[in-house]
Amino acid sequence: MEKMRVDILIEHASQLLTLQGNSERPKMGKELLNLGIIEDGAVAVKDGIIVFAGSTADARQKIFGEVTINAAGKVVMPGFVDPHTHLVFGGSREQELSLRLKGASYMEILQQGGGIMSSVRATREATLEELVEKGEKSLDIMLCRGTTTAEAKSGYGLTVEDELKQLLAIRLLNKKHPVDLVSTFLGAHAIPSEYKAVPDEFVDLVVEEMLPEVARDNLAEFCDVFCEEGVFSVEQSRRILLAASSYGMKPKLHADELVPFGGAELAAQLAAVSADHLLYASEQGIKMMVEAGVIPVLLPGTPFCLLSEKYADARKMIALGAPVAIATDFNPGSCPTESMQFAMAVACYKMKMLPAEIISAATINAAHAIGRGREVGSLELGKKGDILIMDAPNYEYLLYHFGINAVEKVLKNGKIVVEKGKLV
Ligand code: IZC
Ligand code: ZN
Repeated sequence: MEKMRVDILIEHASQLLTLQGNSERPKMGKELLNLGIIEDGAVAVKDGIIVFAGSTADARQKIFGEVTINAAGKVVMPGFVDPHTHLVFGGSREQELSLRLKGASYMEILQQGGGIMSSVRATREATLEELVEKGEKSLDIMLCRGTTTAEAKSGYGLTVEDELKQLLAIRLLNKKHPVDLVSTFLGAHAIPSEYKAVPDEFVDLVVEEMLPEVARDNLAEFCDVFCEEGVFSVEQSRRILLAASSYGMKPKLHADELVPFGGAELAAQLAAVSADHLLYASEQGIKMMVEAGVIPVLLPGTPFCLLSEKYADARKMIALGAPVAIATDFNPGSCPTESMQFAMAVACYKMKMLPAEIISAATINAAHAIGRGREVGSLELGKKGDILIMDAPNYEYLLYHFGINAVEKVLKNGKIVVEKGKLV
């Protein structure tokens, strides 16, 4: 039998985590524990696409690799998908950390004109080129730590012009950088000070002026709203997301992050693709989300950064059959880290998710949370060759040995882009 020639064959993985079988819908309940592990596994890519995933013995019979990589003693798995980031922004907010350490809350800082509004000022001042340059640095950090696809939101412009500038930066970064980006319009991220007295007029601006422009230039696949007490009400959020749907932008929601607010219920009613945060989501709200097929995206790095001991109740969500996903929430205020491995460690140590559940949540379920479940998130025939070789003998070790970067190599679209944890 003639062997199939491939560009790269990775063989002898101590564990190949295929995550196979969930390209059509995310994993739920006990399914999260099944990583589709192949011991002494092999995976091959040709023209950027996965053309084989199986045992090394089988690969040796069927495959000839132009390049062969020996992954003995290593875990080989799909690239991480980060389904919630605020990637593009100006400035930074390190002074808020000290304020919080001295007792100020996230909302107090925002209400005093800091927080999101501080990033809005810096983002408005930045040029498109500056935003791209800064975003590129963050994408390099992501890629070195194993993120191969990420969602990226606007939301630090809050004027038509500045929201478009952020979305354009995301578009340019997607063209320029190996990490694939999925863009989300978050014009309703805060009420700018100009509209404090007339918040509904800002909602009018979002619906009547921002959304049509974003849609015209096809700048966002999703629309998100910060639905929270003191920010956007449930009714304002509904209005914005329904308007976005009429332009073909699929709904997402920042829901029940700081107080119980009915965000989970709204996400279910709108059949949103995801509802994110959910620390204070009601049990009823979670049940409605499960029923409506809304993916809970959990962001455990955020309460960690906000010095809170209140985390989303991942154990209850999994018990109720929810298809949980994990993201970083990378942003300049409440979670300034690009590292999925960090978010995963906190999911383990603070939300008590099991290592296998965490890996499902950070790959295939995260892919579904941004509508990419058919393209990425697992090592299966026809999917993108987005592959990590991790310096760990088994998948549990990835959560056990925390606070380091376990990534040895990253393949993006079948090309080696990271070696020994560094960009090539
Ligand atoms: O800049 O504080 N929660 N939005 C909603 C954020 C956190 C990002 C920020
Ligand atoms: Zn967020």
